[in-house]
Amino acid sequence: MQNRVVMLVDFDYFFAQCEELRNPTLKDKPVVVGVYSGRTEESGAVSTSNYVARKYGVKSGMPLFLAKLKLEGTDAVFLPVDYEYYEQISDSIMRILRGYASSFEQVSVDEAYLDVTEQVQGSFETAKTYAQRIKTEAKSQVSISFSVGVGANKLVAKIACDSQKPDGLTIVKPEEAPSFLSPLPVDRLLGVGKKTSAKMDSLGIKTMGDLSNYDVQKLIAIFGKTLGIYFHNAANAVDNEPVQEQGEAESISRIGTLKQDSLDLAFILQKTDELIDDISKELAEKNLSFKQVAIYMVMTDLSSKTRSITLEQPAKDPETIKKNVKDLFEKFLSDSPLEVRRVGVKVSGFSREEPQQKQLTSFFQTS
Ligand code: DGT
Ligand code: CA
Ligand code: CA
Repeated sequence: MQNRVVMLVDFDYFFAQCEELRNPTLKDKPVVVGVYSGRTEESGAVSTSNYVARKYGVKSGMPLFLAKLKLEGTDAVFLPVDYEYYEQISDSIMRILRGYASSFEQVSVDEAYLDVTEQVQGSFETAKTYAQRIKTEAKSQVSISFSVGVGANKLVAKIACDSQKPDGLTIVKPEEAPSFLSPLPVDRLLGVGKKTSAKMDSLGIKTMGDLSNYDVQKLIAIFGKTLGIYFHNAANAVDNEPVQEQGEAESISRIGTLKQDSLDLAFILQKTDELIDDISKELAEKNLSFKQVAIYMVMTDLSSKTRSITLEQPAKDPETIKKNVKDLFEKFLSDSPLEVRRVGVKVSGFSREEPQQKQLTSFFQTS
C-alpha cells in the first residue's frame, strides 16, 4: 500500500494574530490576549500573546499580573478574548484549506489535518511544494500566517508542525520519522502530561527513543493495554488514525428573550426574524440545506413547549424558515393560555445537496 501524506496546519499565535489583523498598528508591540475572570481588573490569565510579547517571557496560561510585570516599561497592549471574531476568521481559513485535501479534519479553532496523499501522489517532495503553495495562497486571501507539519500520519505531522513556528514548514519523510522523534522528550506526545511523564521518568524513559526501546509488555502492565500500545506505537512513529471530517452539527438553533411577555404574533416574529437571520448565516457558511423547522417557547410559568414541521423538499433560504416559523406560531398562539417569555428557532435534518430549484435554473441557463 502506498504511504499516506498527512498535513497538520496550525495558525500562528492565533488569537493575537487575529487582533493584529484588525488593527495592524499592534504588529510591532507586545500583544497579550487575556481571559479576564472579572473579580478584579487585573485578575485572569493569558490566553495567548504575539511573538514580540513572548520574547519578554509571556506564556499562555500565565496570570495576567505576571505578564504585566514582564512587560513593564513596554508599549504592550492587553486585549480581552473575542472568540466570535476569531471563529469567523478560523472558519474562512478552514474553508480555503478544505479545498486542498481529499479528507479534512478540523481539530480546534486553529488546527486542522489534511490528507493530501492523492494530491501529491504520495510524494513528500511534491508535498513540500504543495504545502508552500497552500501557505502563500491561503495567506494572500486571509492574511493569517500558519505553520505546517507533514508526515506519513497525524502523529508525525503534529509533532513536525510544533517543531518550527511561526510560519514554519517541516517535512518528515517516513524513513526519517524514527530519528526525528527519538531525541524529543516524551511529553511532546498527546496524552503524556505531568503525571505520566514523571512516571516514565522514574522508569528511565525520558525521550521518545527511550520509550520506543522499552518493552511493550511492561508498558502494558504499567499503563494498561490501550495506553501501553499507544505509547509504544507512537514512539515508533506508528499511527493509523484516519483524517476524518468531524460529524456535522445535527441542528442549528438560536434562542432569545422577548422584551416583554406576549401573545402577539407580529411582536414575536420580530424576535424570531433576528434569530433566523443568524441561523441563515451559519447555514450559508456551512452550505447546508435543512428539512425540519422547529420553534421553542418558554412560557410565563417557565414551562417550555416545542412545535415542528418537516418540509417536503430540503431548503436553504431564510424565507422558508420564516414562513414555517410564522405558521407554527400562528397555530400555537391561537390556543395558548399563557404568554410567551422566550422563543427559539431550530433547523435540522441537514444535507448538502443543492435544492431542486437551483438545478432547474442552471439547466435553463445552459440550454
Ligand atoms: P502558536 O501556535 O504557538 O504560534 O500560538 P497559539 O497562540 O496559536 O497557540 P496554540 O496553537 O497552542 O493555541 C491556539 C489558541 O488557543 C491560542 O491563540 C489561544 C488559545 N489558548 C492556547 N493556550 C491557552 C491557555 O493556556 N489558556 C487559554 N485561555 N487559551 C489558550
Ligand atoms: Ca497555533
Ligand atoms: Ca493549536
